[in-house]
Amino acid sequence: MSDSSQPFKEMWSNLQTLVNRQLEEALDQSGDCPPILKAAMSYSLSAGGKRLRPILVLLSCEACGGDQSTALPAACAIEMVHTYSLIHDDLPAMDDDELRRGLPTSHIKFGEANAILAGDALLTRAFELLANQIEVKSCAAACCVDLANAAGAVGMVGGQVADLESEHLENPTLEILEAIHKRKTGRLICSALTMGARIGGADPATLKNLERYGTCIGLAFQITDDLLDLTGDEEKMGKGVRKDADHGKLTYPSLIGVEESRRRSQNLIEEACLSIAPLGSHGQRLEELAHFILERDH
Ligand code: GRG
Repeated sequence: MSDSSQPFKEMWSNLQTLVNRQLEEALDQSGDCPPILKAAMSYSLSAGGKRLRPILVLLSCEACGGDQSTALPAACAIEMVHTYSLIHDDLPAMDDDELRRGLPTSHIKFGEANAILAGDALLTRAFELLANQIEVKSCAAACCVDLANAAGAVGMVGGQVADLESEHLENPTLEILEAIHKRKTGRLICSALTMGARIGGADPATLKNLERYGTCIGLAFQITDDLLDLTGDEEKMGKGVRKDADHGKLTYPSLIGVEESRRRSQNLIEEACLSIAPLGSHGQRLEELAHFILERDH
C-alpha cells in the first residue's frame, strides 16, 4: 500500500519511476527482434511521457483494495498502446509532425516504415503482456477486451477517423466534439480505470463508478489539452511558426470559447469526484489526480 500522507507530486514521480523501470524490462524481455525495431520502440516509449494512463491503472487497482504490483503488466500494456497511437498520429499521413515532447518524431528518426512497424509491435506486445502476465486468466481476458475495445474501431481508432472527418463538417456541435473525444481520448483512459479495478477485485458497481470517473476525467483532460494547445499556438504564432495543419481543427475553445471550456472541465472534474465518492478514503489519490488534470501545464 502506498503512503497516503505523501504529497501527490512525489507519489506521481515515484510511480513514474516504477512504470519506466517496468517498461524497460518489458521491452528487454520482448525476445529476439531486429535491433532497429527495438530501438524505435524504446525511443518512443522512453521519450518522457507523463505516464497518466499507467498511473491510473495502478491507482484504480489500489483504490479497489488490490496490490499495485499486480497491475504493472496492465500499466505497461496501456502505455504501449498510447505510445503506438502517438507514433502513428505523428506520421505524414496523419498529423505530419516532426517533433513530439521536444524530440524528433519516430518517422523522422527511424523512417516512416520503421515508425509504422514500431507502433504495430508496441500494440501487439501490449496484448501479449496482458494475456501472459496477469495471473488470473479470466481477469487477463477481461482486460484484453477492455483494452481492445478502447483502442480499436469503437474507441481510439474510430475516434481518430471521426476527428479527421470533423475537419470538413459545416456545422460542428458540442455533441459531435464530445462524441469524438469520448472515443479518441476517453475510452483509453476509461480502460485504465476498468483494468486496474478488475485486477484489484472490484465489484460491478465500483467498476461502473470508476468507468464514469474515467469518462469525466478523459473529457476534462482533452479540454485542458485544447486549452494548452491554444496557448502554445499563440506563442508559436507570435514567432510565426504555427503549422497550417492546425488551422480549422475542431476544439473546445474554438467551439464554445475559453471561459466556457474552463467551466466545462471544472464541472467534469466535480462529476468525476462525485462518482468515486462511494470509495471513501480509498479514492483519495484518484480525487487528487482529477484535480491535477485541471492544473497541469503540459
Ligand atoms: C493513430 C491509432 C491512432 C490514434 C491516434 C490518441 C490519438 C489517436 C492521437 C494522439 C494525438 C492527440 C493530441 C490525442 C489527444 C489525446 C492526447 C492529449 C494525447 C496526449 O496524451 P498525453 O498528454 O501524452 O498523456 P504524454 O506525452 O504525456 O504521453
